[in-house]
Amino acid sequence: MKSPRKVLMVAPLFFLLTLHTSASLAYDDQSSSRPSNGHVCIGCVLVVSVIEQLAQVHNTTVQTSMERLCSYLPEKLFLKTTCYVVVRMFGPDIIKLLEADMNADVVCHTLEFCKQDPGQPLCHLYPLPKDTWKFTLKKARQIVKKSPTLTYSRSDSDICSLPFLAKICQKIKLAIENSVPFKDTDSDKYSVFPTLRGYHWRGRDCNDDDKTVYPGRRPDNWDARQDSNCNGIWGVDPKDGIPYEKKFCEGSQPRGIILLGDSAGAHFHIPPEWITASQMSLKSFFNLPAALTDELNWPQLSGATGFLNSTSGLKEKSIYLRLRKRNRCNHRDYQNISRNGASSQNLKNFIESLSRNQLLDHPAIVIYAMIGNDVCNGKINPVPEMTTPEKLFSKVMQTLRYLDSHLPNGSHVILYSLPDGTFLWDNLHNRYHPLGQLNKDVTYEHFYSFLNCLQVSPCHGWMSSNQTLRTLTSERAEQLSNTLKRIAASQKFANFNLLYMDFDFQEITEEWRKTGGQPWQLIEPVDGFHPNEVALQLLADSFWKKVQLQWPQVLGKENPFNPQIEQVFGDQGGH
Ligand SMILES: *[C@@H]1O[C@H](CO)[C@@H](O)[C@H](O)[C@H]1NC(C)=O
Ligand SMILES: *[C@@H]1O[C@H](CO)[C@@H](O)[C@H](O)[C@H]1NC(C)=O
Ligand SMILES: *[C@@H]1O[C@H](CO)[C@@H](O)[C@H](O)[C@H]1NC(C)=O
Ligand SMILES: *[C@@H]1O[C@H](CO)[C@@H](O)[C@H](O)[C@H]1NC(C)=O
Ligand SMILES: CC(=O)N[C@H]1CO[C@H](CO)[C@@H](O)[C@@H]1O
Repeated sequence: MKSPRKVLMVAPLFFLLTLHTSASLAYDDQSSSRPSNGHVCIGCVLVVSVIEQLAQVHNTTVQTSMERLCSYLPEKLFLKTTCYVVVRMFGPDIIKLLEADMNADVVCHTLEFCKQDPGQPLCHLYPLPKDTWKFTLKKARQIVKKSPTLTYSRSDSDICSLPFLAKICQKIKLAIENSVPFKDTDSDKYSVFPTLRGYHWRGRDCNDDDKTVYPGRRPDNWDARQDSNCNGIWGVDPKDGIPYEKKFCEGSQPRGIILLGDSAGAHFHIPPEWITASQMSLKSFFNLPAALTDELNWPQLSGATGFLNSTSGLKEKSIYLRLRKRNRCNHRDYQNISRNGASSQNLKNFIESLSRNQLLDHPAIVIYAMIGNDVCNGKINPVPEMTTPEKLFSKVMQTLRYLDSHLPNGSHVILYSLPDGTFLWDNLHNRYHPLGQLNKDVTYEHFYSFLNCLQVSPCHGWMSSNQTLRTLTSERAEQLSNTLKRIAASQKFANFNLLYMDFDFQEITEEWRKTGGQPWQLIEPVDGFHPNEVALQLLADSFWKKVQLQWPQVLGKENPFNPQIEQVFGDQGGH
C-alpha cells in the first residue's frame, strides 16, 4: 500500500507526474543514484509543450491556452485547483518566454526545472535553437530576470516540498486516506473499492465485513446460506433442496488466475489524449483521477485479468474472462499481483500480497510474467545493472518455493519468457511521438535519447540508437528466458505443475498484420515502450490457444451447467 500513496502525493502536478510513473519502472532500489530532477524536467517539457501547442492549435495567446488546459482538468484530487495555482506561479514567465519564441526545452531550463549538471550532456527534446544554446539561455534568463518565481530550488524531485504546493499535497493525502479504508491484513486483501488496488486488481469482495468470504475459496457448506466465494452462485434450489453451488460447481474443477507481473501485466497506459493538443477537450481527462489512483495502470483492461470489455474494439478477451466463460464457477477469481518496475529481483517485496489459502481455496493458474525489468533500466551504462542468469535462477527458485508453500495442490505455474525488445526501435524510431506530431519535430529517436540523457528511460537498452546495446540487451533477455525454460524443465514442486511459455512478439505482430494492422500500433504511443491494450489482448489470445493445445488440463473442464448458472444467476453480481 505504500507505493500508491507515494504516487498520490505528487498527483496534483499530474503533468510532472505523467512520465514520473512511467519512468519509475525502476522504482525499487535505483532511485538513490538517479539524477533527482529528470522526471521534473520531463514533466515541465511536457506541460510547456502542451500549452504551446494548444495556443498554436486554437490560435490563442499563451495565457488563454493555459486557462484552457486548466479548464479541461477535473476537480477531483484538486487537479483543477492545482493547475490554476501552478499557472499563477509560473504563468507570467512561461508567457514571456513562449511569446519570445523560446521552445519548451529553453523554458524549462530557464525556469530551472531542467538542469545541465557540470560535465553532463545537455538534455533536450526538440531540435536545438538556431543561435547557440548558451546564447539563447542567456537571452531567456534576461527575459525573466526580475521574476519573483525563481526563488525556489527546483532541483528537488519531490514537488510537494515546494512551499506553495505543500498545503495542497497535504490536503490530497488526507482526502484519500480518509475516504478509502486501507487494508493491510491478509484476509482483507479483497475490496469493494475499484482503485487503490481494489477490485480493478482482484475479484470484488462480496461481503467486506466477513473475513471468511472472498473469491477463490472452496464453498463453505456448498454456499447454501451465503455466497462464501463471491462467484455469485449460492442458495438452495427450491425444487429439490440441493444447494446450487453443489449442483452446478461440484466436480467442475474451479480455479483462479493470478498474475505475477510488472507494468505490462498491470497494463500501464497514458492516454495520448492527455498530451495531444489537437485532440484535447473537456472529455480528455475524465479518467485521470481514477488512473492516478491505479498508479496509471488499467488492470481492469489487461490481458490476463481484465474484466471490462476492451476499449479497442477487439473481440479477444482476457484470460480471466475466458476462464470464467469456460466455467462460470470461476466468476471473480482473479488477482493481479503486478507492479510498475517489478522484476525477478524485487518480486519478493510484494509477493506476499498474493492471497491463496492452501487448505481452503481452489487451485490457481499463476502466470509469472516479469517481461522486461530484468534487462531494462535507465542507467547511462545499462548492461552491468541487468540481472544475470545466476541471479535470476536463484530468485525465481525462491519465488517458486514461496508459491509451493502457498498454492493449493493441483495448481499450475507458467513461466513467461522475456520478449526480444528490438521491435521497439525498429518500428518506432523514425515515427513521430505524440508531442512531435503537430510540428513534425520530435520522433521516438529524439524522445528516447531525451529519456536516456536524463537517465529516466524505462529501458535504455532497447530504447536506444546504439545497435550494439540493443543487441546486447536482447542477448541477455534470451539468456534469461533460457534460464526460465531450464527451470521449468528440471524442477518439480509438490503443489503445482511448472510450465514455460515463449513470449513471442513476432507471432503477435504477424497475427496483427493479417488483420491489416501495423506493428507500431501495438505499442503505447506516449511511453513508446509498453505493449498496448490491443497487444495485451492478442497476447492473451495466443496464450490461451497454446495452453489449450499443449496443456488443456491447465484450464480445467468446460462446465456443462454454464447455461443454467446464467439462467438462475444472470451476471452473477458482475465485477
Ligand atoms: C490568429 O489570430 C490572429 C489575431 O487574432 C489573426 O490575425 C490571424 O489571422 C489568426 N491566424 C489564423 C491562422 O487563424
Ligand atoms: C461487453 O459486451 C457484451 C456484448 O458484446 C455485452 O453483452 C456486455 O454487457 C458488455 N459488458 C460490459 C461490462 O460492458
Ligand atoms: C497433490 O495431488 C496429487 C493428485 O492430485 C497427489 O498425487 C499428491 O500427492 C498431492 N500432493 C500433496 C502434497 O498433497
Ligand atoms: C554502444 O553500447 C555499447 C554497449 O553498452 C558501448 O560499449 C558503446 O560505447 C556504445 N556506443 C556508443 C556510440 O555510445
Ligand atoms: C487488489 C490487490 O490486492 N492488488 C495487489 C496487486 O498487486 C500488488 C503487488 O504489487 C499488491 O500490493 C496489491 O495488493
